[in-house]
Amino acid sequence: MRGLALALGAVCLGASVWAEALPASMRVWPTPQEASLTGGESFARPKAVALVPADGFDAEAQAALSAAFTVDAAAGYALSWTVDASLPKEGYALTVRADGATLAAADGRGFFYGVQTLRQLLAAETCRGVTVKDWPDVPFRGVVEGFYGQPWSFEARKRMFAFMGEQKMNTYIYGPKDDPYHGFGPKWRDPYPEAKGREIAELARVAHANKVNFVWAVHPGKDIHWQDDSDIKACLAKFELMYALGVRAFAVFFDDISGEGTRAEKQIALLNTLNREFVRKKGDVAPLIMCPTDYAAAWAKGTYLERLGAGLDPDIQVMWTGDAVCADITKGTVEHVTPRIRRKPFIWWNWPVCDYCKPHLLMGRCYGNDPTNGPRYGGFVSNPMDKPEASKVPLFGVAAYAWNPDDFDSDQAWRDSIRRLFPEVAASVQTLADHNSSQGPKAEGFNREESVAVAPVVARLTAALDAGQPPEADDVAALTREFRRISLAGVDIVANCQNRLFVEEVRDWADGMMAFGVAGAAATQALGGQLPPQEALAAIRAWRDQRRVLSERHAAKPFSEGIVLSSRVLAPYLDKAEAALRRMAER
Ligand code: LOG
Repeated sequence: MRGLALALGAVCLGASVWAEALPASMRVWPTPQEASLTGGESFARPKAVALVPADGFDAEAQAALSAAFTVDAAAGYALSWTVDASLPKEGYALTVRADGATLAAADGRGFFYGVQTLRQLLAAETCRGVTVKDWPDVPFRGVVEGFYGQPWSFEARKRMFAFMGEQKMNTYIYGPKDDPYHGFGPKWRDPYPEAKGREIAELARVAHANKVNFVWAVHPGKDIHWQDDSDIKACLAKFELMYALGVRAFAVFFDDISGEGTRAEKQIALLNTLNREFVRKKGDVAPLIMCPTDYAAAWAKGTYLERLGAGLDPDIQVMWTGDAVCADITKGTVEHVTPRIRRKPFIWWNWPVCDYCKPHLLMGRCYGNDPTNGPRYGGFVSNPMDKPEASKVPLFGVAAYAWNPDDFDSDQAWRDSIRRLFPEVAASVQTLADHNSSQGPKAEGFNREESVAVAPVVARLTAALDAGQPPEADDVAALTREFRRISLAGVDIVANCQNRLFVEEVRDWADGMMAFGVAGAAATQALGGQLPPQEALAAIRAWRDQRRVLSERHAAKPFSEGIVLSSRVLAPYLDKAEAALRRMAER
């Protein structure tokens, strides 16, 4: 949108320009498509808002407004709203002035998203006049709970839906591999036990209250037979049960299976039947989504995808993870799959999922996806960590990317997500995230960056070690400082972070940061000749002992393994430093 905004002239600043110009406290996420300062005096944040007209506003938008402001007909600051059918789906036009605001949208989501933007624009004590025109570049944006391991809790999911609504995500796909009633085994046919069914009903309700489609996925392919239509009937019956619980969006997954379930023609027959006999007939159900067996280019070698493309009803969405299971979503991978499936791919992005690298915490920035891909996607959802609160840092970036890929500022989104989610301990969570984002060697071609700021310092220090040279004093000082920051950050998060659910999730890593930071600082100082090597070796031993204790503690949780800290840059540095210090101590 940059070009258009610039063309509008000097008063109108392009989204990326205004995002820099406005104070961080007024910045809007996801970055709007078009926004400009309208000039005039700054004004004090209105605490109360009068809604005009008072009746008929979208119910969820009204609830969001009431959550952010006192809504009072007598308030001096009016929010005037009108329906404008010419605006794009889920889009809105918002003008904020000193004496009131106007909001126009074509649909309920547009009003809801307009209120989310208004809330952010008026978050600062001092406000400025702004006009915004905004819409999503990708129609379906959100989360697929599709990982192996401990599924998210009922409470965690409800909290997630509130977060998703605020971030303008509209799709949550329920597909935890370890829920047997979802499937990935024979139980997909069975109804949920009553208590679980009540939870699903409540989840669908809370999702809808946040303008999120609750998509319930079935995973039948590991245990399905095609000799008659009994399993098609079983699938229809299960969908009916879920519909009765309030579910209005559905998916069918065929990933990670072998044998009978993988047959394209049979999958097509099942999906088209579900589409024609259920989705279309109900009339109030969202388009059906399917995850194919060949969901990544790496093993889509035969004609399976082409057969899906030709055979599946055109209104069925088809998922795709990219060139590999975990991969950047490039222009190339989208152009590869689109003609084969004969529709825009619905991206299942396998980040920040950590089920294949459980000891790692993936708190890094969202990056690597093509900024021009927006119009090429049918949808874009992210498969997160088993840790819902920690996942919100990566997901904040995913939301911003999926809304407006060509204006997405990866680094800014990352830093702002941490400031907004953890305001009282932002610097410490940033330090945790700076040094815990890599998946380790298991990530192969998709290993995420880590410890970016100190990586060059570490590279110089290790080069000096290899060459048997004394390290530069500045490098020793800089890395010592960073290790101390790590120590203190862990303590600060555990002691002061108000989001105790987050602390619970990352506790074993945060506790480890104390001893890890002490060991790293001591090792660096000893390499710099400022500490006897024996003392540093004792600190490293203490860290290794503590890591063992924390790993055992962590592994005692269901589906968990041990913990690994800073695997990409700092942990290998510490190993190398330890070996060098041993040699020094022996001399
Ligand atoms: C699974 C998914 C898992 C992810 C990462 C898809 C479509 N399926 O290799 O459940 O969380 O990889 O380990 C997968 O990605 N298969």
